[in-house]
Amino acid sequence: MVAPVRTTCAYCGVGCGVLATAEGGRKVAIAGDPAHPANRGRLCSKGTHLGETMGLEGRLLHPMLGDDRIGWDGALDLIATRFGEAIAEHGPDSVAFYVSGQILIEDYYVANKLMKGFIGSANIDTNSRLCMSSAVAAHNRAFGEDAVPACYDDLDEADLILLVGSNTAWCHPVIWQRIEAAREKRGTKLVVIDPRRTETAERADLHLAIRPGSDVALFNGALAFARQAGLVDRDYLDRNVAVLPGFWDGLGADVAGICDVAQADLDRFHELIAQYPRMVTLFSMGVNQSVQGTDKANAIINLHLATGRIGMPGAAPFSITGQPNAMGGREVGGLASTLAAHMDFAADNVDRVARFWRSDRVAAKPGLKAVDLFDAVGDGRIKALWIMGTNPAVSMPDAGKVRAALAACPFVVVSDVIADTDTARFAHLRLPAAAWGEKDGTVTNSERRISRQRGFLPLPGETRPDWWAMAEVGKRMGYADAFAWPNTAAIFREHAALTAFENDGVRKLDIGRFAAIDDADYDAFEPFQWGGARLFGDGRYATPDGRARLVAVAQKPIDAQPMILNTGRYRDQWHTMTRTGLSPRLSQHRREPLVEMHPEDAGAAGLAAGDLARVATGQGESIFRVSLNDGQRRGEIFAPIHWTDRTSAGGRTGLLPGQGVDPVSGQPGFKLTPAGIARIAPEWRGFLILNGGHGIEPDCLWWTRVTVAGGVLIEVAGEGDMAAVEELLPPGERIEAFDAVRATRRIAVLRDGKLAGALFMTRNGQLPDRDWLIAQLTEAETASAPALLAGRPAVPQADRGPIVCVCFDVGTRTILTAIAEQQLTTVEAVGTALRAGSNCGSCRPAIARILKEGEAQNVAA
Ligand SMILES: Nc1nc2c(c(=O)[nH]1)N[C@H]1C(S)=C(S)[C@@H](COP(=O)(O)OP(=O)(O)OC[C@H]3O[C@@H](n4cnc5c(=O)[nH]c(N)nc54)[C@H](O)[C@@H]3O)O[C@H]1N2
Ligand SMILES: Nc1nc2c(c(=O)[nH]1)N[C@H]1C(S)=C(S)[C@@H](COP(=O)(O)OP(=O)(O)OC[C@H]3O[C@@H](n4cnc5c(=O)[nH]c(N)nc54)[C@H](O)[C@@H]3O)O[C@H]1N2
Ligand code: SF4
Ligand SMILES: [Mo]
Repeated sequence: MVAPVRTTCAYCGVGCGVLATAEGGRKVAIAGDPAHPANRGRLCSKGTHLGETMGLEGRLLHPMLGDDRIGWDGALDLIATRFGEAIAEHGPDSVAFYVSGQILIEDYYVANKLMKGFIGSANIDTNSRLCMSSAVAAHNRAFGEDAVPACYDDLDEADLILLVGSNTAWCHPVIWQRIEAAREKRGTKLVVIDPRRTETAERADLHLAIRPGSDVALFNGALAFARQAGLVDRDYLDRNVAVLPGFWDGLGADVAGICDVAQADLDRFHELIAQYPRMVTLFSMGVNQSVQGTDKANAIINLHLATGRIGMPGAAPFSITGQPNAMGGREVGGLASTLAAHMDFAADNVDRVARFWRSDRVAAKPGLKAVDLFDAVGDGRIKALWIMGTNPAVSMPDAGKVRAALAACPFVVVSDVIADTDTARFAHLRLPAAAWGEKDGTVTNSERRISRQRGFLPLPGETRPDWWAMAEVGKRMGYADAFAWPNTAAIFREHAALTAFENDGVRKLDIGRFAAIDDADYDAFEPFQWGGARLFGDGRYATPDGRARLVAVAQKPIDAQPMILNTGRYRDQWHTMTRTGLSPRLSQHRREPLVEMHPEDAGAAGLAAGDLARVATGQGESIFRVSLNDGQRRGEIFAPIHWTDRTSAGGRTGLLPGQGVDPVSGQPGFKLTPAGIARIAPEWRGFLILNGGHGIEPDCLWWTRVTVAGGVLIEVAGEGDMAAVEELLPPGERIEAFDAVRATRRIAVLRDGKLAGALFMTRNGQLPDRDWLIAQLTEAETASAPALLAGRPAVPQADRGPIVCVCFDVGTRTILTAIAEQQLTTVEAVGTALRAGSNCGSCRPAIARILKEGEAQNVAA
């Protein structure tokens, strides 16, 4: 038995410790690391099923120039040449890097050093611009440094937790489980501020379904209330905070009206704030991804500073990070707006970094932020672009415009682990990156805790870690000495040394103690929280006068729109699905992208559940299946970000949001786009189930694809001839049925007596449930021909309903039946009866909701 390797989860910013055991080939057993302070052994559904995503299918294994293989030497020389030529001819600002919070600290450090230190431009930005940059800007404005004051222990110690624009139960599930545990233990009150009634909101003591974009009004109102109620901590302000004259004027007018919430709910909110000084405000994308995101974050921080609720156990504003190394990227300085190691472009910083890097070319001014950067690619100012660990052709706002820019760029390099992504299709040169489990380095989580990612599998094909490729290019551009690290430990030491260099306590970020560790110490590195558990406990901030700032922010008017589009995440998918999309279990939770809307809005628009609808914005249009949800506010629809052109046609959300950005941070306002929605009635619709079939892209009006056990499920709809879809069925023994009245066609293909494919298409009839047919792909005993063509078993089985618990395959109907028959009243009881929710726990909020539903049904009955 091989010993497990201690590493950190590939996904979110919670930064859970994972025990990975290589079991031969690419087989890996995954467990939570009980010794890791971020999760103490817990993992959510995504972490739990990491093992299902370790296969090599779809991997990029060799450097590719167009469609042809090229050796690493040739590839690296080519980058050095093409970048070098652009720089020589058009200056350093004619090239750019666009990187990611999913590369490691060491990768990020090398990218930043190469671009800012030696190419001499700050044109390196990252997908963190789309994610964290408003929080970064707000921290800088309030604290003088981008530093998160809080830690996860604060969630255990708070009496009141405010979740603002965060679907924590789905996006930071292990933090959520911790919050739930604390509530159970000490009755912590929970307020959720989100226009949608998410599973997170359903569990709250108070849910404020505010008008989208109105958070500044809400928090200014809370501050006005705090002042009036005598909650402002005068001593704290006098000693530690600079307040400009006029700051208090005009706060808190017509909050209920602007936020569109009941006055009684607002009063309750204020009461809770008054009652519980130990208050943590956790915020994420509903705050940051707004054209007023920085102001929103400062409005939150203002409330904490003014009431002195910061720097103490259980009291802090807490911006949580999305990606596994979003925080680490900020620490090395990978955003175009910072230089390095929490230093900006002030002349003395530039000079200091230049001496540290021994370079006379260090960038002296900020570079282009993501949206501006791709605009500069589009209009020809940028001639060479290197994209690493991100899929901007999907994830940038107005992604159609980004695609046009990529298509026009003379030289695009894409480093990815996957061969065929929407972005890779625009690459001249593709570089095969080592993936999670193969590479080594460090990441920093939401609470400033640095942990190791450790490799436990050999590098497949010619894959190489990202840092190595960039260091090789640095050498080839003539900077051999500056890029000569033998391993990631050496890079980490240099990064640590830079954080401490001439610091003298000016910057909170100082991990100088690791500057001299040896390789063995680095290998044995234990999770370490820089700055200690909490920052600013002494009331001293990183500003020149040591005082924090209350930043005057005013709610911007919110234009009335008939309909607006909000976008976000599903519980079990990660971004553009390049990894989670490989897992059959994870795709059970949602099998296709849905547009969620309020039933009354749907009725008014002539839409019913299950219809296909076209969502159109100023940027483009996409097609989604309609899902009715009275947790949506009227006038607002929601769609997930995960599907791409590789997994759908017309199901892409990324092309819909506009380019509007926050003026301070440059972060796009992804959550609020004026949109129209209308029913479409394609001539036919249906689905295909295929054994294998990964990567198949049908040729029809609309399709979406997910991985299932044994193959894929593809939903389709189209006009005219269905032949193009039918041709995707594999060869084999065909059994078919045709119902002329409903124009329904059913085909099952058997190979060696096993189901190899099935096609169900109709013009005006019903389609069977997908789950039973999908199960036939892996069933040992093949069902009878009539059953296969009916799409259901000969002897009817209990309908499980949509799967809730992906660990144990438990569906909604099974849970409702058990609740009714066994009089179950708690999530624990459901777990004991059905196992549902008893493994990773990600579905516990959903089970809680079903319990409520069951209760309502029992009352009704
Ligand atoms: N399952 C899963 N988990 C993930 C990820 C993933 O892809 N999948 N990605 C990771 C990453 S990188 C990130 S950044 C995080 C994101 O984590 P979250 O921020 O929790 O997720 P989102 O779904 O983007 O948006 C959160 C909520 O903001 C709400 N919102 C929209 N507009 C407003 C507004 O004006 N005010 C307020 N108060 N709320 C609003 C939305 O309705 C939504 O429910 O998740 C991380 N974790
Ligand atoms: N409409 C809308 N758009 C959004 C958002 C939203 O809420 N709404 N959220 C935004 C946010 S917060 C984020 S963080 C972004 C995320 O958007 P992206 O960063 O574009 O999404 P990912 O799918 O995570 O892309 C990561 C890519 O890196 C590759 N990869 C994985 N590991 C490695 C590695 O080690 N090295 C290299 N070189 N490549 C690797 C993966 O295969 C994948 O192609 O989306 C943003 N876009
Ligand atoms: S909460 Fe889930 S996705 Fe996030 S780090 Fe932990 S296991 Fe990974
Ligand atoms: Mo993110």
